[in-house]
Amino acid sequence: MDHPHRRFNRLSRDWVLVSPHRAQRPWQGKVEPAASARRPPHDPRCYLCAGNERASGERNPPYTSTYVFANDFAALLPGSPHDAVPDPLAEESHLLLCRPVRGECRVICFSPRHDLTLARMPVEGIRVVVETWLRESRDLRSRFAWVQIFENKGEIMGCSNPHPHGQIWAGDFIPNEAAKEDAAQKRWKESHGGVLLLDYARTEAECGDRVVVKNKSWIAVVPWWAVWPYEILLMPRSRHVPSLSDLAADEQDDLADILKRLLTRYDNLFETDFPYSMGWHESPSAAGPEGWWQLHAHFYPPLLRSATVKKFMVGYEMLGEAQRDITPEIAAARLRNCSDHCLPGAKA
Ligand code: H2U
Ligand code: ZN
Repeated sequence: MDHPHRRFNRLSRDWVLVSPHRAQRPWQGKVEPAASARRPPHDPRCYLCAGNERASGERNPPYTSTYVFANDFAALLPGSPHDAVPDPLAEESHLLLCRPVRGECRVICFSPRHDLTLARMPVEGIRVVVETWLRESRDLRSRFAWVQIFENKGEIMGCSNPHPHGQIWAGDFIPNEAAKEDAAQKRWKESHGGVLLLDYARTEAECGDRVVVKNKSWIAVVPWWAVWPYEILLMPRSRHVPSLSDLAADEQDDLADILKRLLTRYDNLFETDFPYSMGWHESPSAAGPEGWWQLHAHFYPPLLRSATVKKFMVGYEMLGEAQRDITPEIAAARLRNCSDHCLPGAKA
């Protein structure tokens, strides 16, 4: 597949333009600054470190494992859904349509260690993060239609603080990406009878070309329809699992294991703390266990060629459709060829 072609994203039902011949074009454009120097285990100026005061004036406890708090600058607020917006603007027929929203936002500190990342945490520590995701999701899903667990990692991704942390935004509405994926998975179930991402995981495991790492319960692939150069789709591979709270204990162990191995490969690819936005897509709360939704995580890393050259989503991508140069198969092979042990020279 050396010629330009389009691939179909079964999950979002978008197309992506693939132009493999273009991978060698010269680069004289923007070069990102190299990752900053090593950090101390505790930074007295960090809002997220244990025992420190946050921007709100509240003080973090001397936490020793993961720590969750209500976001001091939440994008979604509790309160009456009818407070904010005058009724006429919620009318479907209105040209300037508007809807009230209600929600809750939390921050998860993965570890008290300011100098670590999820990738550099021990597997046991990652296992605690998995449990925290599960617990928080279970709590918020009992009250909200969609719970978005995510991590922005690295300055390049707009992360405001290098302390290892993620976020949760829970709201009383289904956001765009979730709505597209729900419709696509439902459609697949209706026309093929199976769970789309379970069928997909099996197809990828059999083929192998796009597999980066797998274990008994999980598979991580650069998906057939990847847009970002080193994008990853992480899915349970052996059974239908709608949400994090449906994971058995051994599947949670396996998740911590595969996260460690995947994220270490990411760091080793360009020998840097690999930036990305990642997040979990769980079944919308209303859908039952017999549904079509399969739990999965997306990883969207911005880097293209090195620690300092990123992919831009501009021009044709903004106006037409997403486009990529290196094929998902080449990206997966490069990640497969990286070690999943910390390299001797790495900042572990
Ligand atoms: P990001 O680095 O992905 O922006 O996440 C940090 C979040 O932490 C951000 O949403 C919150 C910000 O609102 N925060 C607090 O709630 N309190 C603070 O004192 C600092 C940052
Ligand atoms: Zn810190």
